[in-house]
Amino acid sequence: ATTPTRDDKFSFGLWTIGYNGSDPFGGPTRPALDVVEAVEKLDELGAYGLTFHDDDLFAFGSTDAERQTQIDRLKGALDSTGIIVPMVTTNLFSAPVFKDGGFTSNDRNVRRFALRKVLRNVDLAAELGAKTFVMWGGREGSEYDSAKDVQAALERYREAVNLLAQYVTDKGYDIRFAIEPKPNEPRGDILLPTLGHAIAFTETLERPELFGINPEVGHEQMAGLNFTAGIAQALYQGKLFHIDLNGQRGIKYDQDLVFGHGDLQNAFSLVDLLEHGAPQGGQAYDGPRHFDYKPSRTEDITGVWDSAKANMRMYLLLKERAQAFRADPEVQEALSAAKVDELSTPTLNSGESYDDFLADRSAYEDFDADAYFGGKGFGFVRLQQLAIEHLMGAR
Ligand code: GLT
Ligand code: MN
Ligand code: MN
Ligand code: MN
Repeated sequence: ATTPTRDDKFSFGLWTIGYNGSDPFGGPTRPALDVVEAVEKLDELGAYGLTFHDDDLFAFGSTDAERQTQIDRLKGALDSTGIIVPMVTTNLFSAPVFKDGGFTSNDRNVRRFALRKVLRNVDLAAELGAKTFVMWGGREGSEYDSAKDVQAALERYREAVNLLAQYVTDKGYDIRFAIEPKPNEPRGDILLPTLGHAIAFTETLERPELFGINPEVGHEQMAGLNFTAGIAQALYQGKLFHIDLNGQRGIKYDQDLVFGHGDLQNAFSLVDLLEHGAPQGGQAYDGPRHFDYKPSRTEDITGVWDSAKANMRMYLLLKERAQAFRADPEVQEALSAAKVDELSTPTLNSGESYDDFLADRSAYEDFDADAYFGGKGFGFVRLQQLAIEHLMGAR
């Protein structure tokens, strides 16, 4: 059960396994990875999908012929392996022209160029059968408060994505958009910094049903937030269109470690949530388990594939541990003792009006809060210890 299969829906960004190890302090430590080799190797390892930015597949500024050659090479590899492209995204951050953003650059000509770049890539996404189009705005934001009118920037972002929604609707494309939040990169503040900001923004759009989010483990954790709790809210609001799994250790720059190599407890509760939904019948997630990690600069190509395997293995191990946790009678008993299931009972009786409620003396006038409390605890620590013991394989 820890051998990945297509049914696990594991996918990888071409920029992840293709990351050459360069960072702000030093150049590449690995050669470029060819897309055909990437697809074939992912197939061999048991993944089902490859995702990419336009610029990962064909360099920025490629001629139409160069672009088409790469698309054809990708299609050939997809055909021969059965690997699919569940998601496509556009690079609006690497080229120097995007230094102040794409959709929200202060420079109008840059905004028009960015939007055309995305439209062209939406056509490619539809051609390849991708169902999700991710938008990570790494350069949408600024390093200085005086340099950006944030309300105007949000209005321009809105203008851009409303046009995209109109476009896919008119073309009949079966594509939805997923905004990927991130608080900062590495110095500038990014617009729509957390999943909560992004969800709120989607509700302001002309076609909100076409917009959800693509949260990344490390991006919420960079802001000190609980990723699992955020994912639960995204599911609750029907906005979890896609997910970026990786690892992060605390509030610092974006680490993009292997999934589970950061906050392991939060990874455990996340897999439990993704696999089981809310135990009381909340929404579950059925989409790709997409890894957005960076193989360490210290690795050669063998280490790259070892780390790709590690992501999938960590997910499957955590899934096994979560299943064991749910199946343990002592856990079930501890959950009930802690009244975790009672939270699913509505607070009001069915059909109860506020007049009825105000007339219920047992709820207030006759409710002796001190006697009711009576010094009783909830037993959450015992429950948490059971969770950790399952996570450690101690039970
Ligand atoms: C970049 C970013 C990731 C995004 C990718 C999609 S690009 O690596 O740090 O989190 O998911 O644009
Ligand atoms: Mn990241
Ligand atoms: Mn990143
Ligand atoms: Mn990501």
